[in-house]
Amino acid sequence: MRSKMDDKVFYALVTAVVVIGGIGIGVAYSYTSSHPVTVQATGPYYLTMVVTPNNPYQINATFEHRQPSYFIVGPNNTLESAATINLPAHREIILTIIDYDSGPTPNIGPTGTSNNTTYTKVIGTVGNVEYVYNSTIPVSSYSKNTTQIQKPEAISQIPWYGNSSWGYNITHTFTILSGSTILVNIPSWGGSTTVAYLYLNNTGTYNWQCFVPCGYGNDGWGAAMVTAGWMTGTVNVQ
Ligand SMILES: [Cu+2]
Repeated sequence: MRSKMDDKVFYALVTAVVVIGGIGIGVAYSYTSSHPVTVQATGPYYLTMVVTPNNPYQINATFEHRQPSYFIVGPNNTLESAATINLPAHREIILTIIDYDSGPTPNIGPTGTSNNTTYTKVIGTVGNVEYVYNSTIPVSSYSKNTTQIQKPEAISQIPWYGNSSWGYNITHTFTILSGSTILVNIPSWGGSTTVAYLYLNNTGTYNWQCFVPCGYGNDGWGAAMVTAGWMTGTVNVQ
């Protein structure tokens, strides 16, 4: 396990990465402490998450440097662990996932060798869609009079990337499970920002998990994929 000093170094590194990335979207982050973000009493609940791709993860005496991790952007833009996520029941939740990871994958599902398209689909959101901001909306002209608007596109499934066997253009999912039942599945299009609107109708404690094998080992299911706060954790619906 990591020591406290290592934690500080680690979060400083992550904060630096996010700050550099955040310039592009006009947001600055700073890390103060790691604690579950409390839910305010009324109104829509905004949950903003960041995925950074190349975090160092200690395995025995060495670091695996290519482990992805979710983080929560907390109050005042603090960066918090995603190990425990508190969400309100019976209220609109506006979930934003800012994903700095990229690259397609052919393998999605419970094992690294399965190719389960379920997890490429948007499940449990309003309209069963998510809104993807990825700057790939084509413009008709590149003249100086044309402004390329970063317009969100509503999608119900992440598409296959390319004509060959490259894979789905998906880097991670944010999936909330009740036992083995999928309550919410929000696939992330690599390098994009995704916004989804959803309601959770039952209070309780659930697990969240990414189902793109993005972690350590031959099957991609080690390290980040099985470590709370990285690619898995707990959701408390209150
Ligand atoms: Cu993942």
